[in-house]
Amino acid sequence: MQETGTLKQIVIATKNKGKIRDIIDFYNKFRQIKWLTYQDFKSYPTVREGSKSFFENAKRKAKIISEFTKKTTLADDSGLVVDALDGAPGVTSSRYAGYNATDSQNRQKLIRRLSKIKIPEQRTARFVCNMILWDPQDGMIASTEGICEGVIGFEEKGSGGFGYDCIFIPAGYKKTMAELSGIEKNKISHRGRALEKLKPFFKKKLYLDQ
Ligand code: ITT
Repeated sequence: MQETGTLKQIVIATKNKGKIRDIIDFYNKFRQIKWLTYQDFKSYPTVREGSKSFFENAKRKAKIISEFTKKTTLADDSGLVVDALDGAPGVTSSRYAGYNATDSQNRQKLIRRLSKIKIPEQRTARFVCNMILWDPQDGMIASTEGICEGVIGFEEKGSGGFGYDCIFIPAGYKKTMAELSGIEKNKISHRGRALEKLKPFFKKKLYLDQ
């Protein structure tokens, strides 16, 4: 493990700024970690995600970025699984409306696809997140999954978060994920749950106090 003074350097293997914010906010008490992102490296590989599983995609991102940076790396593959659409958009969530689609175009496509389903209880969905922690010497040191159940709303609401947050209403809530604060989102989200399960690995393997 590379160190700066007493800080452990860990690369977050994503170019998605929403994910980076969620992860750094969640672990803000881990003062011994210095998080690095693609912006800290001059050149940085683009990782193609070809697999049908969140786990395999996360593993691929973690391995490639860890081998490239030679540092411990945390990768996240996530997406939205909608029951009435046989699990779509799933692993293709970021490119549901096409390879260069914006988050807004992806959301509008999803709302259109669900337009005939008028009963909220039939619009069930879940966010899924697979996290992999990868060490350049030891390979995969941890793998966790987090799931957040909910339903897809009929229109966009809220301005927080990113991606599908403004059309996803978590189970037990009347608000969308985008109407929650960052702290509230991290407590119940798929990513927050996967990160919570990773805490013991950080404490043990990286010798953190918190
Ligand atoms: P990286 O591959 O660089 O990590 P990405 O955005 O392409 O970035 P994914 O392939 O894992 O990452 O796609 C995840 C997509 O799922 C993301 O673009 C959002 O559209 C959606 N998503 C994941 N987590 C989300 C969250 O917390 N809130 C809203 N949408 C989310």
